[in-house]
Amino acid sequence: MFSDKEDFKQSFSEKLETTLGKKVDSATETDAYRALGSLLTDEINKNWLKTNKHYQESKEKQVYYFSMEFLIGRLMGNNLLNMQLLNTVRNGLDELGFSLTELEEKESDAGLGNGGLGRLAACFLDSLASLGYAGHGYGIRYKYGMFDQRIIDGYQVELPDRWLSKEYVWEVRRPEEALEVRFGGEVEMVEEKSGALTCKHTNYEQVRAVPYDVPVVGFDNETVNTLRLWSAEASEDDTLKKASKQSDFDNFLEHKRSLEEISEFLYPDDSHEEGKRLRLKQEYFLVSSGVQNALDNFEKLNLPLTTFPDHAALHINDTHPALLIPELMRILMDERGLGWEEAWDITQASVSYTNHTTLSEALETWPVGMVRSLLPRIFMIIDEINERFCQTLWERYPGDFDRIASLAIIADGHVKMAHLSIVGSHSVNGVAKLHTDILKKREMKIFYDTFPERFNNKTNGITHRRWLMHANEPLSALITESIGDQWVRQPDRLQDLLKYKEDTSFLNRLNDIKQEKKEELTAFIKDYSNITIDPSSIFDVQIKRLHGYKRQLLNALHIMHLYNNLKANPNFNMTPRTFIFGAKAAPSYHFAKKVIKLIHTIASVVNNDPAVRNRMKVVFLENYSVSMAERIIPATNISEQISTASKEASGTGNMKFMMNGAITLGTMDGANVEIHDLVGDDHIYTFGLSSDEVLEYYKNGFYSSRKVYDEDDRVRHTLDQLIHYSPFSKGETEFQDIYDNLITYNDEFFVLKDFASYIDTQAKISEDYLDTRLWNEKSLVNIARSGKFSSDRTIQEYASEIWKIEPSGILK
Ligand code: 4GP
Repeated sequence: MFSDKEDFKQSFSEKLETTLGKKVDSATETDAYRALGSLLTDEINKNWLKTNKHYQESKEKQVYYFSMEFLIGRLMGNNLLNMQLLNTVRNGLDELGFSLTELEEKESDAGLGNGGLGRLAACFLDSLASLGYAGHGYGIRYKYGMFDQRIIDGYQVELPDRWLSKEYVWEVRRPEEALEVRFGGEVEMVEEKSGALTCKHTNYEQVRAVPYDVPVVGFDNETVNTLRLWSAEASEDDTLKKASKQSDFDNFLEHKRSLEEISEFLYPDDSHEEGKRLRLKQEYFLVSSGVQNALDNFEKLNLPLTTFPDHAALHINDTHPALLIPELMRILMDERGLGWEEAWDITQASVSYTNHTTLSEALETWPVGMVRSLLPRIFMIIDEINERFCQTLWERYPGDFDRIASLAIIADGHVKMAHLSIVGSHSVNGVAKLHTDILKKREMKIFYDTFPERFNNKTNGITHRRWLMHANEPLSALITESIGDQWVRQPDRLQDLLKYKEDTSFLNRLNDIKQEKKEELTAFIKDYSNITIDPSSIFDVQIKRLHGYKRQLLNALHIMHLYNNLKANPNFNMTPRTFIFGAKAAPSYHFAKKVIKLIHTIASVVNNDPAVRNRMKVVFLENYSVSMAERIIPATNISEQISTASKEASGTGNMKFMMNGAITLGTMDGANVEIHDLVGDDHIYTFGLSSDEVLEYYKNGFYSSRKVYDEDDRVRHTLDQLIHYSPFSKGETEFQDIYDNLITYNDEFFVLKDFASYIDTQAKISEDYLDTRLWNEKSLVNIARSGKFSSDRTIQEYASEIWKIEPSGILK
């Protein structure tokens, strides 16, 4: 590897010449990005080979993390950081006339995920490799990732995300390792001469699963794990060879298109699963290729099949890959000849499951008819799992029909994927303490009562390498200068910063860094959205998927309320604020899209009114993405985490903001509860109903949003502006649906109920912010206490408590 800057410049120039036939002075930024990618992959490949060889020889246990989503974002900067090359390369490029930041922008922002669940998977991969664990991802190489969001006249319009139209330097296509996945057809159990039953599957449709591997580079070690993304292709089968007329070719093309459709689109839906046949196909496609591959890897070790769970852990990221359970059973029985019991023991001992949401509409179920026709053998196995499970329940709870019916995997003509996941695995975890408690006490209580030993909590985390070291270099440098660099490997040591709590000069430097980041964001917003914002105002940020329960609407109503106050009383006391939003709404989620329109409407009223212009601004950043988050988070003062208590399983944005010194304004929901426990009342702003209160209201039905509306003038005045003539409605009915949602349909997410305490808390923030010293101290405490939320801690817990693995011997 290049040893210093001069060496790098030399290698880089050679690379440009040998791979692109260009001299440095004629190379474009894209050329430079490609050459740099190629130079780095040369290095990465050496360790990749070494890692794989080591895993093979040591026979150590491998973790396979199955996820329909990996929201990896850009890799260039992160790989350079993990390879400890950031400064050498940046300085070398500078001298050659390139800017590393500009080159990073040339990379597609791989958006193979919707939100939290997919980004968590990406953070986990980084931690696995950085801690030297043998852990890999299996996912789908969607041709189009999360849609490209355009805002036209305040409305969201979705365009396909053509991320592969730019060359993706990190992936390696491995056609020689392609596998076959079968759909449809008929299945028959045939009795062999020996009396054994074998499964005969005919008339199926066969799809080729071609792996594309992306290396996952560990931090300052030699581990390079693999993210294997499967792409669906048609096999050039006999049909084509026998083709003799045009229509045969046309049919083949049609057939090919229908097969390749499987890996075409990421379903742009989070928490709202559409019962689409294609989605079911995608799920099976992922698990079938992954399970076959994991078994192939294991078989190279020449060990008895019964030891599979000692050498492989198969983790399912939510229920989307739950078909892994019957698929593993199928292969073990039909292709490896094991009996049911043996296969079942292996399956249960290898599989573990994480739940990410309690929203009932997100709990996957599939119509029996669809599963049976698309996956006939898999359906037979699920049916048998269900039969046997119900039988054991019957023995345990004789006569308790209600209980058995509510635990069954197949009921009401549907296969319940969460039930299948719990029954077929040895561990079920929630993603924050509160969430796991809710699972145990409410949503999955009946399962918890049946299998208490399976349930456990693993509070989420984020990789501090991407979200602090890379996203906020000045802050990282200040931390290292003050407490040394041990925090890099042991993020808990960030606590050592607490000794600077009273140190004015340290607090001032912290303040300067925040200001520097705010100025950078101000320039970005000017450039990106052509909005001028005031970098000395409070940056109040809500960036996340748009969903009713996340309550962007509460934030929007508060802005309307402030605007009204300013208009009514020009001397109204408020610290200048910039409200920043970034959010995509699922294309079919009408309400969420209306909220986007409302935010844009508010922005246009507020930003164009000279009377309030210097006091507040509203910015909605189009096409929010991972790399955009990396710019926004370091510049944030207020982190809006205002979900209806009990609804946000954990949240991970809240952790990223905290680590960058933003103060949380949040409900006692998800991991906010743990943030509160760590920082104490003085360093977080909490408001609103508790989760117990919310759940109680849902149970007893005593909530009346109309009553709140009738009793609180502020609520009534603001809501009326949605439907009566106002600067926001302009006399149109655009926002009638939002009004109806809140009043006619009784405000499912308690926006109005929490409105008063939200605006009071916001007013307190406005005041507190003026005490710069106090504010910086809050910021410091948040950074210092954020170490717990490194995904390294989370992964260590998964490793020791669920997967039972140790760091691999190759850690340098
Ligand atoms: C999300 C949850 O909504 C979020 O609270 C959590 O932090 C994240 O998973 C990671 O655990 N769920 C999803 C989803 O993204 O698609 O269900």
